[in-house]
Amino acid sequence: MEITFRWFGENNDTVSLKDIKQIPNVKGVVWALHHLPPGVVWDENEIAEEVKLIQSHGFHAEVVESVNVHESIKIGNKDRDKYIANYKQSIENLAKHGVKVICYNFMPVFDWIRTNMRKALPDGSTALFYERKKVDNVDVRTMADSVLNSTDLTMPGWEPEKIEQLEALIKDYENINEDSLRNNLAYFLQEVLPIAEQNGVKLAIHPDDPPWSVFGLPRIVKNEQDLEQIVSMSSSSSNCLTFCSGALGANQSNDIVELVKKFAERSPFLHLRNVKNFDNGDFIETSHLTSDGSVNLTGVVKHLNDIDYNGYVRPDHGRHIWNEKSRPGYGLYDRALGIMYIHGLWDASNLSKGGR
Ligand code: DNO
Repeated sequence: MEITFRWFGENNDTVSLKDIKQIPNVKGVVWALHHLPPGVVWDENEIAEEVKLIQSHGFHAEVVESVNVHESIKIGNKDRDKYIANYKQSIENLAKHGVKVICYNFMPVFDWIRTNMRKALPDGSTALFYERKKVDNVDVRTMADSVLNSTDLTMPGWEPEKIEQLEALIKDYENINEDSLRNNLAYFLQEVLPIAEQNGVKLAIHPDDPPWSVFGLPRIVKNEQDLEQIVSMSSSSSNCLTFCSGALGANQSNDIVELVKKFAERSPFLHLRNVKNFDNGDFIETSHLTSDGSVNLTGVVKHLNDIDYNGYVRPDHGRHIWNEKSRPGYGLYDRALGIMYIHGLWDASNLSKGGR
């Protein structure tokens, strides 16, 4: 297991590379050129500069999260080949600078969604919260308005330029169901995987968050069956998953330990976090501690240890604690605690095998 830490760049993050350096045993920084819109080629000079900066602090920069996929590719529009060609070029450019894993997602229009970024937990910290009926009740036809005017429906993974195009985008998805979305993913993979493979890059799809359909749009990376279908789309060694315990864990019927047993070998990159689920479909993010939430992180890390997992692992969203002001879910303190917890579980598993 190689511990990494997500960082949004010098002008985009409250956490510095120097801060990250003080968390024990972090080997790599997970990065992206966050200012680039989906669909463009990632420029080699810009890549080189960011990689150099990360490396100058003693980290590797082998994992990128994310190279976002243009909506035309997900919809299967006529112009998708142009964006696919750009994606291939970005893969090549990243590989030249040592990138080995590219995380991406295939969620229509929206990335991850929460309804409250700072919901109070009983201990006085705050965390990301999802109130299911608030999203279920949003009418897609009036959504552009409600997103713009709402103070509490927030899209943390939102690409702001999409707001203007929202109505048109939703319309483009009118005839897209799970099957056609899956076909469009298969088309994309068929095109990009050979390039990824030639360049020694793994493309690791991130699960949908939350793992169910939102605003009437299809989602195809939600559960065991979906993951199986994706894995079997291509036997290329570059056709991989980003295993996210929190995203998948928000669906109570996903058994995360069983899933990690099944898919760890196909997942070069793992996001570990906990989430507490409620019967009405709401969920709140908690500390990483197994007993704080619904996800058995102890079982997950034990399995990783059992198979001597050697991929990249990062702590995922943390709570906001000790008055830290940070990007929602991406503060320093609780993610650092998460890392120490993951290390602790790993070392305890070593111990139980007679190691140290
Ligand atoms: C949220 C993240 C996601 C993830 C993308 C991957 O915190 O896990 O935004 O980066 O979905 O493409």
